[in-house]
Amino acid sequence: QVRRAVCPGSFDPITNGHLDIISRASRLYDEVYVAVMINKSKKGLFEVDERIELIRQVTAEYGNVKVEAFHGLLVDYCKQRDIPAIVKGLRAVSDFDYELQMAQMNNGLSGVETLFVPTNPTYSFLSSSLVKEVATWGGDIAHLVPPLVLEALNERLRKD
Ligand code: COD
Repeated sequence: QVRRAVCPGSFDPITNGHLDIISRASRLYDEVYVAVMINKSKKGLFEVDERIELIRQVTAEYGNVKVEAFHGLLVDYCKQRDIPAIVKGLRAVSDFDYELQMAQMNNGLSGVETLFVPTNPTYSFLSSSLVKEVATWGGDIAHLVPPLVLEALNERLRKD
């Protein structure tokens, strides 16, 4: 029996915080699916296809990570792929309320389990939105995202 888990998110764009959780999940499971959940009401900085391409490249070295987009409920994605576990990072107590609600809702909907991995403290303040804001105003984010993402951010923000 292949052991599968999913790391879901918006990944707009992927940060070192996401990557830390994905790499740790990839050591615990045979196959890790990174699901870029499409939220039509939230226009991102990067198109979903661009986010996927960035994630594919920076997770290639792990060897057991697959990246896909999904439009719909996370529990339906899990059912389609036969995935029994969701792996999430917990940054601080502020994440806990909402993450607990989602975990309980998802478990109630389909029985899928959510496992929380404590964030590496180096990244406990890190989010995609803060990275975008700091980069927009020229702040140094080189230590917070993979080099490829830094390049993509600089290019995108220079263009706009
Ligand atoms: N350190 C460690 N982990 C981190 C960090 C960090 N610095 N930053 C983010 N993470 C982890 C967290 O586990 C986080 O949940 C995940 O990465 C994704 O983060 P984001 O910001 O890319 O994505 P979110 O928070 O927008 O993702 C929310 C989901 C898309 C997972 C959620 O809305 C969802 O499941 N939507 C699908 C629709 C659905 O099923 N809705 C019902 C839910 S009950």
